Amino acid sequence: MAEINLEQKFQEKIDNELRIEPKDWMPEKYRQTLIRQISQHAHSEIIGMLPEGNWITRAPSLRRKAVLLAKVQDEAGHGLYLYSAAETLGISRDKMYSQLHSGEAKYSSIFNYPTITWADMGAIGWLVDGAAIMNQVPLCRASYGPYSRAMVRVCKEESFHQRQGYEIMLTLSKGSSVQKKMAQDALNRWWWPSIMMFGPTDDASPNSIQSMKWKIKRFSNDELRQKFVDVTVEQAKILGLTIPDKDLKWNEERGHYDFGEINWDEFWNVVKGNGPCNKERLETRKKAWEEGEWVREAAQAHAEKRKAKKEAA
Ligand code: FAQ
Repeated sequence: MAEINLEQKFQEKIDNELRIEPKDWMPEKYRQTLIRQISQHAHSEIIGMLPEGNWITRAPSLRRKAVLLAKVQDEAGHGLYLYSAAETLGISRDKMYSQLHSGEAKYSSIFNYPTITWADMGAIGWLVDGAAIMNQVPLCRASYGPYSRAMVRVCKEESFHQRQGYEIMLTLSKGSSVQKKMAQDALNRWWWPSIMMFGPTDDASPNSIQSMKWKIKRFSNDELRQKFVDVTVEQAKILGLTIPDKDLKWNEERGHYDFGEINWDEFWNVVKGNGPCNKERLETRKKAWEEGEWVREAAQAHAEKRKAKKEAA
């Protein structure tokens, strides 16, 4: 079948809300776009373990420690589902790891900020997981089958993550004046980076139009950012905390909150590798990879031995 015909049939399938599966014909650009987005997403989950991992040994109670530990382990799981989904498109896991370790691959800007107080665990759960859910629920309907199915499980776990973060913020904001101050300080530092997570504005997002046509993305970056601002402002009111944006106000005509100008220079600076923790995050990840080499070798040797035993039987 001529390429043009195949492409037409492929787009018809997408328009009819059918899923594209690994063995189906797909345009090379669709494959590459998915590899890019899914691998960046997987890397974000893996690097995203580091800012919170930093607090596991210092959680203020056994309950908080157990919950945080479970959350960080969930993030490892999300990374693994996503690497598996990307592998179905023909890229190897080793290649994705090497792209991450060399600094060639992107991961979410948000994980390049430091976690300096316990309240940051609350702010990450509430804001970062909250933003992640807003972006990821529509991905459960992404046109590529393995990605959309992985996202269903990821989203279930993310909603627990968001609630645990909000509960930390609620406890702190109803606590002593020092605790409330700590919660406000965390909100001040995480607010702007969280709304940057949705990516550049629609007019500066080179991938959005095509990704929306292919139904990888269902909403634009700005649409999702606005939805997030609208729900989060109400949640901040319940906490009695102030969002650090003097331009934030309800716009009756639009039926949405207006908000202030995002510092896009800061965003691109972080994306390019120059954020507060980019170097530290990559170094930590590379060290973990190197120190885990003996585990990978042992697992491989064990698998080979079992295979040989089975073949001999
Ligand atoms: N950081 O044309 P667009 C989580 C890049 S998981 C860094 O709009 P696109 C869970 C973008 O890659 C968080 N780079 O791109 C958790 C592109 O560069 P490229 C991650 C960014 O793909 C919680 C360029 O800018 N979530 O948080 C960012 O259509 C707590 C132009 O942008 C996902 O990955 C950014 N924030 O839309 C874990 C969700 N934004 O590749 C631990 C899946 C944009 O052309 C603790 N991904 N860029 O060189 C997506 O939905 C999309 O990829 C977007 C970007 C919306 C992120």
